[in-house]
Amino acid sequence: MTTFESIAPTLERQAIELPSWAFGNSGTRFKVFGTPGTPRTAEEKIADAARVHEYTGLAPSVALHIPWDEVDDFGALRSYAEGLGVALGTVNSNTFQDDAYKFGSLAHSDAAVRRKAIDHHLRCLDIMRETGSRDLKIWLADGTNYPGQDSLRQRQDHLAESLAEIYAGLDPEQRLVLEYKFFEPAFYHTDVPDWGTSYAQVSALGDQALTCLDTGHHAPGTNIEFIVMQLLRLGKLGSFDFNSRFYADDDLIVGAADPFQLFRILFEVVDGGGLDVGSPVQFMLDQCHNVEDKIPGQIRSVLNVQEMTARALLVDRPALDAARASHDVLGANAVLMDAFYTDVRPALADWRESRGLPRDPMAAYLASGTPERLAAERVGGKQLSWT
Ligand code: LRH
Ligand code: MN
Ligand code: MN
Repeated sequence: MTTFESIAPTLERQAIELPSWAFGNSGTRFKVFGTPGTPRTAEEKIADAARVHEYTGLAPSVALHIPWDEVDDFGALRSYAEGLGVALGTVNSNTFQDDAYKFGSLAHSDAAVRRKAIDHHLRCLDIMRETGSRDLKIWLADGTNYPGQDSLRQRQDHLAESLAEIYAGLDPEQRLVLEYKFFEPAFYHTDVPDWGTSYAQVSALGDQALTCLDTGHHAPGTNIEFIVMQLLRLGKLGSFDFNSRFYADDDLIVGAADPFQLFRILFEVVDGGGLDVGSPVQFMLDQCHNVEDKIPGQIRSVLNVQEMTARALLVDRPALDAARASHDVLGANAVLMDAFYTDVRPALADWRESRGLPRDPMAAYLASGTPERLAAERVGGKQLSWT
């Protein structure tokens, strides 16, 4: 049996980066509903992220999206964040909202558009020098809607050339992570649709380039934990964008749609050394809160990851290894299921209390008066939306 005490040091190291955009209003193409207390500035988004960390001890950094989080002085934003006890983390480039990118960005057929997109990424690297960020995360909306619209092969070559120029701009401690997504906004083909394409592209670049796995970016039924295992095995799993999906790229709360899938993913993370000291894997959320409150939504999310990590760590390894060695199929499966069905919440509450954190971060936040205060204070100005 694996004890809670034996897994606590690993849990203590766990850090989950929050996306600044989770704190803005979001919605579908049908409607974006406003929520009282929604941030009006990049600083207010960071302050909300810091609140999630204050109550959970789990979220010491915030990812930025450029230009959504454009400010005049990124050094000052960094000092502001650090004053609240959080760091600025991954910088996400954005080449999907400018008219120039209608037919793509880094993979575009026109060299002038590729130049503009490459320059945006080089600017992101400069911003990272000011914010103290390690990772540049690239997700591309590039693709086509109709067969024949453009050359699949040529676009892949253009992408490789563009990425090589961005990679050449990295400082030694900086990394590039390339996120894949199988569809949307392009519907016929996407230029980085799957882990294999991301892996092929980042492998050609070098050691500082890795793959980002967004859990919502796979076709239904995909065995995501297999991909996690393979990327860890190849040393190329750079980061996770956690969220959950029912139908498409729903960006719902991680662990909400399919808790068992999150468990299976985290079991492979543990097995592949993804939680070891010095692991290259950065854990992030990439979510939107369309109808639920945002700070509670993020608190729920990081707790879901923590609870499922604890269960994955509780898997009885010697028992599993023995069952596997003797081809005890049901026995091996039972070892995994025992850990999955373990209610870790009481042990986590005790452990949190012992570290000076609230036993129940959600209840503590809701009872703190902060939601009401933010709703009263944040009037005037324009509430931010996630884009
Ligand atoms: C694309 C994506 C990518 C973007 C984010 C807002 O669907 O997952 O990570 O940066 O959404
Ligand atoms: Mn993502
Ligand atoms: Mn997405």
